[in-house]
Parts: sequence; structure tokens; C-alpha cells
Amino acid sequence: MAVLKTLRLQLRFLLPLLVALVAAAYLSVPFLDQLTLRWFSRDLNSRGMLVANALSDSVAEALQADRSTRLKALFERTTQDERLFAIGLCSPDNRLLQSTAGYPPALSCAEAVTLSAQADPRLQLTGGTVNVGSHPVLGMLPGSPQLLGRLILLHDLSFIDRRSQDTRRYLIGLITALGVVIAFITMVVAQLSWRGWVKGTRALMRGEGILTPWLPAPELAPLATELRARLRDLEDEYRRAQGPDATWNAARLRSLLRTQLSGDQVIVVSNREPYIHERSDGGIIVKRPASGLVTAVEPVMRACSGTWIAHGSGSGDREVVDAFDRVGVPPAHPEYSLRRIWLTEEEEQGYYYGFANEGMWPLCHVAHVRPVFRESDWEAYRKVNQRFADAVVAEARGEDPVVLVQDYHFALLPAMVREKLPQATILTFWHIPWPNPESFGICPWRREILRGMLGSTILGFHTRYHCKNFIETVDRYLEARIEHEHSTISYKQKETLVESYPISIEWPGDAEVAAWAPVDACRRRVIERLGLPADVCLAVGVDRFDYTKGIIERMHAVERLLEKSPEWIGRFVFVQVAAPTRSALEEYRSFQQRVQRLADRINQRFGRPGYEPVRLLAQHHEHDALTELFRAADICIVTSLHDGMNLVCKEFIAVRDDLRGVLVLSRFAGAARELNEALIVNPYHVEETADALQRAATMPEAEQRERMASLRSTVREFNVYRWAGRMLADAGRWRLRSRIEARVRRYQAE
Ligand code: GDG
Repeated sequence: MAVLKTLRLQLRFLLPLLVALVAAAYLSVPFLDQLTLRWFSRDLNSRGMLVANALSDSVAEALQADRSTRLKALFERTTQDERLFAIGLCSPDNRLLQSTAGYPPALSCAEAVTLSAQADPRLQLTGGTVNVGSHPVLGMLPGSPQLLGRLILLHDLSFIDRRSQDTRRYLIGLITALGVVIAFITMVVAQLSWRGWVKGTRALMRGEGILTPWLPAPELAPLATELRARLRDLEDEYRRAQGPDATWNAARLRSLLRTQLSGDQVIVVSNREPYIHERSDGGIIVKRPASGLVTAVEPVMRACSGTWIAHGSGSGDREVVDAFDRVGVPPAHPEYSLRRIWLTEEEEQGYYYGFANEGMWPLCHVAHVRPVFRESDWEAYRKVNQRFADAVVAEARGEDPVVLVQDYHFALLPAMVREKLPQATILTFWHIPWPNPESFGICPWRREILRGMLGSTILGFHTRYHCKNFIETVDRYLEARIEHEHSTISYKQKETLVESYPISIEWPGDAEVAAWAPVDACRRRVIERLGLPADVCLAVGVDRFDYTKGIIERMHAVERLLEKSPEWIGRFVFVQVAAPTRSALEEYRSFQQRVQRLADRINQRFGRPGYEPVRLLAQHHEHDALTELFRAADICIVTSLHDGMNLVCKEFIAVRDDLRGVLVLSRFAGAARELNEALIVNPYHVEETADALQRAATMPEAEQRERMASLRSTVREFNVYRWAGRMLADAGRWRLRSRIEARVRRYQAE
């Protein structure tokens, strides 16, 4: 790819240069003709003089002796020279005394004399063009020389044409060849010095030159001082403008990408694609998947315009991609490129449903569902990881892209990419929890997975607790050097930083907020749509229909609330949005049926005509419908049994600009470490959760405001741009460090 690009660039430069040279050569042809003609005319004149001088004595003698036959023989002999066309002899009073066979009868002596005196004495004859020259023949009589006649010499000019054509061909060839050589040399010199300059300037921009006195190109030294000073000024200005605690937003992330990863390519790899094209009766429609990962990574990609590699899973996906399986997204205003990878049913079954979701997902969540490990799934997982790794290598424009690997579907990919692109900066983010070493130890391929993950430059988890679990797991199963102080693991001469980066959401912008319906209107619409009591206390849950989300536990809590406080019967309604997910797996299907049966049982127990305490909406909802539901709710229930972070609770907080609503949050969700003002519960403790629901349902408005205001300022500040920004800033620092180390090594080796 890089070679092709360089070639294209060179051609872009070379072609115009060659065209210009060839044009110059052709444009110079008339000038060349003039020049050669002038040379040859001068040459002919002197030749004419020479011939005339040579003939002069013999002609004078013959004239004086009146021996015309001798003259004729002399002239015929002389015109055997191919360049001498004809000779004529004129008397002083312009009579033609003698001439050779080729002499044009129509050319009178007077005419010939007049013509020869002109600057361009050419005469057009039927046989070609001739040059006319007139030379006096003098007789040496006693006293003074006397004019006996004039020799008229007609030189054939066709040989000049022939020679001029030869000269022209030769000169054009020479100029073109010279042009090619000059272009080639210019190209090589330009390439070398451009690379040197670019490399040098980039190094300076990254600050390498500041720390290393040996610059990549010595001629950059004066520029370096200038640039460094300017950069320091700019940095100061930037810091002053940002302030120490400036909030993270898309602009700040973009500026970080520009300064710390200046111009570096960003490639994201995930299983789930951010946009799915589905075939429908009305044509192709675009869907956004229900996925915390997509919710978080999408705004980052929009900010840095990179390439996102993901499994093309939609029924219409193949119809919209180009020849390289790429499509620009978001579809309305493309901001980055989505590269789709096609998987066979078998691959999807083994890699995605099998190893990732029946093995890794329950293994990491420890949610009392036994992980299933099959050899064939592991094989498919390895194969698909390799296919995605190859796609990363193919998409990379240089040797050191920044690769953001997402989640447990790609534990092996970091080492696979590292093998082909040793200079790449690989950031792997693990969106789900990491268990303790004992729990992880049941995986038959635990070492392979750890080795694969340690191909990463930076390995991110949501919490310090998950980082600690990971480091302990490596300590237990691999021969690696761990530096707890720096949170790094050295394995096979490669270092990996293990750090916590709590993920979040994009804080809604002014335009989005302005588009929201007022809270009262949202409430009215939801009540109307779902047929709820007008004075309802509305609790909502929004999740993928997954057994780790604690949906059964929260229903038990609702049931217990109604048992303990019957005054809520008829007034308290719990609406659960459960977006279908992984329904191809038996574990999920049976879980979804259990939830449905439980909802039915509670509704039978406490329901009345026109009232059902539990409303299970087991379908995918549009983003706006979720916003409306969140804004209509009094309580949001998040009772995950184990969750890396959980974004639903943050989304609920973000849309409550009225400062109303209470969040009930599981202590086993990563989010519980940040959102202290929520009502934190142990979802396994039904009584505690039911009490939290009671407290939420009766919480005074002032307390709600106070808690919500504090929660909102946390989520606003700790937003998704901060998540990405911190990770990418660490990557930038890491890249700078390794570049300096490489230079030091080179320097020491010299
Ligand atoms: C993993 C980790 C971590 C849900 N239903 C619909 C819908 N959703 C959206 C939510 C939210 C997202 O899906 C779910 O995010 P979570 O964070 O709750 O959970 P996971 O999908 O399990 O995500 C998790 C996350 O990665 C990020 O790192 O927080 O711990 O498990 O955005 O709103 N969206 C739409 N329709 C639905 O029906 N449009």
C-alpha cells in the first residue's frame, strides 16, 4: 500500500515534469530549424567562395582564350559534388555565357545577381530548393584587375533539410533523455530530503529533539530551536485556554490526537459494528445496535476519523460496501470508515456464540452460569482473531498505527498484530470484568489468552479491581516480570501497561437537549402508550436481555416491595426494556423464558384489570424512545450481578436535566465506584433492593435534586471523551518514550 502511494505521488510529480520537457523540446523545433539553417547558409557561402576562388583562374583563362568547351567540361566536373546543384557563368552585362545541365533556364543573370545579394538567397525550383550565390571572376590585365564575368553557383539545399531533420531528432532525443535523468535525480533528492524533513519535523513536534541532542537531520537544527520555542508557547497558550480541569469534549480529544498522536492512524477492532444495514420491504434500513461498547467508542471514532473493523452482520451489509468492503459512516454524514469482515455461519457459531459468549462471557462475569469450553470453538476463535488481525495489518498505512482492540472477542489479536507490526501501539480495552485467578484458571487455554492480551501496549479495564485481578492472574499462570508500582507487566521483552479507564457516555450537546420533549410531556406519552395509571410511580430498566444484568433479581425486589408495602399495588409499575441478544444460545433463550414466566407470575399475583405491575418489553427500542422512557421515569433500576461499567445508569442521569429521578444501582457494576449518590444495592439481597425501591419511590424532591445534580456533574466530567483521551494520552506518552529509547539504543550502538 505504502509503496503504491509513494509511486502515485512520484508519478504526480514526474508526469507533469516529463510533459513540460517534451513540450519544451517540441516548441524549440522552429528555433532549431532557424539555427541550423543559419549555420548551413554561412557554411554554403564560404563553400561558394572556395569553389569560386578555385574556379576563378581557370574561368578567366578560358574566357580570355574563348574556350567554351573547356569551360563546360570544367563546370560539369565541379557539379559532380552532390551539394552543388548547378553553375552558370554570366558576362558583366548579364548575359548567360555558359551553364551546366541543371541550371534553370528561367533564371536570368540579373535575377541571380539580385537574389544572391539578399539575406536569404533561396530559390524554389521544381526539384527542390537551392541557394543562389554570385561570385565575380576577375582578369588580371596590365594595370588593374578587370571584371570578366560572374559565376552563379546554385547549391542544393535538400541536404540541409535532411541534416536539419537529423539534428532535430538528435536534439529532441537528447533533451528528453536529459529530462528523464534530471527528473529522476530531482525525484530521488526530493524524496530523500522530504522524508528527512518530515521525519525530523515530526520528531520535533513530538518533542524528541528536545530530549535528544542528535537530531534526525542536522540541517534541521536552526528550525528545531525555532519550533521548540513556538511549541512551548502554543502549549502554554493551550493549557491556559483549557485550564487545569478543563472538561473533555470532542474538540479536546481531536486536539489531543493532533498534538500527541499527530497524524497517526487510528484503527478500531470490535466484533459488533456501529451501524447495521438491514434488508426490509422498503429497501435497506440502518440500525444502531444495543451495545455499551458501540455507545462508547462511536463518538471517539467520529472525533478522529479513523477506520473501524467489525463483523458485517446485517442482511443488507454487503450491498452498501465498496470493493474493499468499506462504507462511510454515519450514513447521513460519513465521518469515518467502517470495514466489514464477513464470517461464515460456522465461524460465527464457534467464535462468537461458542467461545466468546458461552466461554469467556460467563467466565469473566462469574454470574453462576457455567462457562462452556469446546475445542472446536477455540479453533474458530483463533482463526477469526487471525482474520481480523490480518485486516488490521492490511488497513494500516504505516508501520506504527494506533490500534484500539475492543473486548473479549479478541483476546488473541493483540499478539497477532504485534507480530506483523512490532511498532504499532495496541490499546486493548476489556469491557467486561476480569475475574480472580482461581475463576480464570478453569479456562483450558488460559495461558494462550494471557499471552495474546500481553501483545497490547496498554491494557485497559474499567476499574482498579479488574486490573489487580488481571495482574494476579498473569502472576499465577505466566513467567512474567510485574512492576506493581508502575502497573506494568514485562513478558518476552515487551512491556504492557495495565491501567483503569472508566468508560462513560457522550454528554448530550445543546442541540440534542433542545430536541427533547419536556419531562411532563414524556410522562404523559409513556403513560398513554403503555396504558399506565395516571398517578403511577414508574420504575424502568433498560438492558440487553442478558442473565448478567440481574433482571430476575430486580423483579423479585419489585414483588417484595408490593408484598411489604401493598399501598403500591395499583400505583407502582416496573417497565423493563429487554433488547433481544444472543438468542441463538440455549442459555439465553431459557433465561428469557424464565423472565417472562416470572413477570407473568407477579402480574397474576398483584395485577388487576387495567393494571400490571411488571411490563416486559422484550424488543429493541429506538434511541429516542429510550430517552423518552428515562425522562418519564421516577426510578431507574440497574441491578447487574456483575458489570464492567454499565452505561444505562449514566444515560438515565444524562437525560434528567430536570434534576428529578432516583437511580438504584448494583454495587457489582463498575459504575457504582463513581456514582456514590445513587442508592447502592446488593441485587442478590432481595430485601435490601426492595427497601431501596421503597426509599426511591418516597424520596423527597429536594433530596432527588441534590443527588441528581451531583451525579450529573460526575457523568458530565467523567464522560467518554475523558475515557478515550486518557487512554490515548497514555498511548502518546508511551510512543514518545519508546521512540526515545530506540534512539538512545541506536546512539549507543554507533
Ligand atoms: C459492555 C459491558 C460496559 C439497550 N437496549 C437498547 C439499547 N441499549 C443500549 C443502552 C446502552 C447499551 O445498550 C448497553 O450498555 P451497558 O453498558 O449497559 O452493557 P453491555 O452492552 O453489556 O456493554 C458493560 C459496556 O460494555 C461499555 O464498556 O459498560 O459493563 O458489559 O447504551 O442504552 N439501545 C437501543 N435500543 C435498545 O433496545 N437503541
